[in-house]
Amino acid sequence: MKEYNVAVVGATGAVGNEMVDTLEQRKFPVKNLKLLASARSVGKTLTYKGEGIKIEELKEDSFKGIDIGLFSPGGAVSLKFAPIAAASGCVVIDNTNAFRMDPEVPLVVPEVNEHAIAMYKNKGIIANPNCSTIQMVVVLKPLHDAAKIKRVVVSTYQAVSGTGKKAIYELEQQILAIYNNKKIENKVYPYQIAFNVLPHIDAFLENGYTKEEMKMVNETKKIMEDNSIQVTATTVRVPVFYGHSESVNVEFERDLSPDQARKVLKKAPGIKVVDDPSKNKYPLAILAAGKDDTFVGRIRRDESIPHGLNMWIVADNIRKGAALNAVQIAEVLIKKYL
Ligand code: NAP
Ligand code: 3JN
Repeated sequence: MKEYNVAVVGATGAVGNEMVDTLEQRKFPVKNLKLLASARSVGKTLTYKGEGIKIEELKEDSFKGIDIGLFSPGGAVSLKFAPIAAASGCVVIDNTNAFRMDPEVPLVVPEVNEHAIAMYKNKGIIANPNCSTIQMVVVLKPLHDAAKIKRVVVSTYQAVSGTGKKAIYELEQQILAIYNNKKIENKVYPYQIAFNVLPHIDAFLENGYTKEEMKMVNETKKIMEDNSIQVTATTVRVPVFYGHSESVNVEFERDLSPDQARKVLKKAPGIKVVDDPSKNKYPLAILAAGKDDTFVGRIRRDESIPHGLNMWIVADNIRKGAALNAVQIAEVLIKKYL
């Protein structure tokens, strides 16, 4: 079996770390694994297949001989280094916002638009969508194929791990401070996140939405390849460590009953239907954490409109929302193109 030289860029981060674990768990055919981060991390090591691999500083010449680069070092760093990597023959799968809306760059969720990966040849870059978008479109696509979606109203309940390792630490420290009657410090978020809910993810824009909300609107249309789908989003940070939850209201062109929707979703890839209210069974962040599937439940009619359904969608934001989706893209890439 052919093996590939792989670089993980941003390897010391919440997403990069999960990428290394995912490559190992899925037995990706890695010849050599290079782990790149900032100068701050030189000297640290990460474990892959039981062996310590030293972190190297990301530099312009880091990509010689590298076939695939899994990037999550933040948008500004990707904007600079992804084209440098691509120019040296490395196919970049980028987890940041830097290239997602570039019309020449495919934005891919394999369960939804695997065929778009072929467009990697344009710039040598494939974009991984935002975590909140990924778990939503995995569920929307089969429903769209069944009854054509007109409009989506989504409210998210996003875990702190979406903000990276500093935010995981901040929630832990605030919980400890509260129990020990100590002063609470807010460094990552503008307000205390422990025992609180913040209707604010990423920067505010002139239209009153946040960037995170507009990512969900724009990325959904691009991945679903349908600009007619109307989407409106409210994105909210909650004091959960892993697993984003979403309340999703969908309006269809044609009727689709809750039973029909469950049937469609049970057959669709990457989805687990957990929907038995009589037994208190519904998707939960604590059950989705560490899992690969996207979980959907609470499927019921929206009784306020002719063809509408409400549902609750949960996935591990660092796994399916980032690292796993990127590795799945790499798996298709090597199977079909490299
Ligand atoms: P994180 O835990 O803060 O980690 C950031 C990573 O980037 C670290 O490895 C860091 O290295 C590295 N880095 C920062 N500046 C760098 C530089 N100048 N050169 C090289 N490496 C640099 O953040 P995270 O949660 O892993 O997220 C990282 C990025 O991934 C985010 O900014 C976002 O763009 C993307 N992301 C995407 C999704 C998604 O929805 N698909 C979800 C979460 C994050 P050091 O440890 O050396 O500082
Ligand atoms: O907040 C979350 O739950 C997801 C965060 C994603 C994120 C964080 C910082 C920068 C992104 C992203 O993936 O859109 C970015 C970015 O690349 O803009």
